[in-house]
Amino acid sequence: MKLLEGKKALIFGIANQRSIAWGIAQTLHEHGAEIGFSYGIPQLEKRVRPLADELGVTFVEMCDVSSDADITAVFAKAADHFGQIDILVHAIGYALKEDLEGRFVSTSREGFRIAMDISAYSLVALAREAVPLMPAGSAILTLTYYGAEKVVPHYNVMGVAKAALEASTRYLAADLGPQGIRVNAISAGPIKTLAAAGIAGFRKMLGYVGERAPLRRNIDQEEVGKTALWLCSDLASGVTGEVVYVDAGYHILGMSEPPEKWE
Ligand code: NAD
Ligand code: 0WE
Repeated sequence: MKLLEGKKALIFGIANQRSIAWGIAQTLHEHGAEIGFSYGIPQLEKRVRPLADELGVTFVEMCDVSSDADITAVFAKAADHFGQIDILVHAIGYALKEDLEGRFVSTSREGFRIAMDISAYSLVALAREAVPLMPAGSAILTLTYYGAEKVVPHYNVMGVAKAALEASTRYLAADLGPQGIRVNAISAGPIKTLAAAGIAGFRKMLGYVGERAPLRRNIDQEEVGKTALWLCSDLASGVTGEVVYVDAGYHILGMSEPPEKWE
């Protein structure tokens, strides 16, 4: 018997074949889950459809999470299509590009609002709509990054939004725990996805982290997928409100071993 046989999973945040959400979708599907996809902007449909077809996914819906109407509509459709939802995956983050380039102190009120709305509040909004469809034993999962707790150059307002997202994970876990719904986050190490492609110096950052992390490498979407499988399955039935690191151990370091070229 597969770990997720008979389970239904709704996954938000697929943009293309590099998306972390796609890595998670593949793993959940491999282990027997029936999947639904939601993507953020109309232009992504031509990227997302072929991926959906690969997994035999027929539920593919646009939803801009900054719109309450979009969120209500997508869950009405999901209720029709799936009846119930056992797994909700939130893999969405956005800040204005200018706010990931300048100094944090320059963040505008509007830039701060947008990053918080799309990257943190959206988890609360999606959870609220999903809960009426979720039986006891269901799981909610989001994606975060180390910049929530320590300063990472240029991550700026996204770090603040991820801190709010991690706190929201704990408050949702406390709220929904009595109903048997678990809420967790995966803190992934840097991966070259669409969201990372626009970041100046991202390749250098991958090199920096891969050289220093305890496992001396970076991580990939499949490794995030495997931890997502664990957190969303009965294997993690006693785990909620947690941030689980899939980062080759980078976050445990107080000071790293000097890379060979320093010695
Ligand atoms: P990605 O670009 O593939 O995914 C980000 C998704 O957010 C896209 O699908 C995009 O369409 C969606 N999105 C943005 N604004 C939206 C809106 N208003 N409504 C609906 N969807 C919207 O990149 P990714 O790296 O796979 O990012 C997925 C998650 O993983 C994000 O939360 C990101 O912060 C997190 N994360 C990424 C890394 C990394 O290094 N790539 C590391 C740790 C955590
Ligand atoms: O959460 C993220 C990326 C989030 C992101 C990326 C973009 C690029 C394009 C949010 N908004 C936008 N807006 C855009 O216009 N990551 C964890 C990946 C990431 O981004 C960084 C990182 C890492 C890691 C930015 C600076 C420093 C490190």
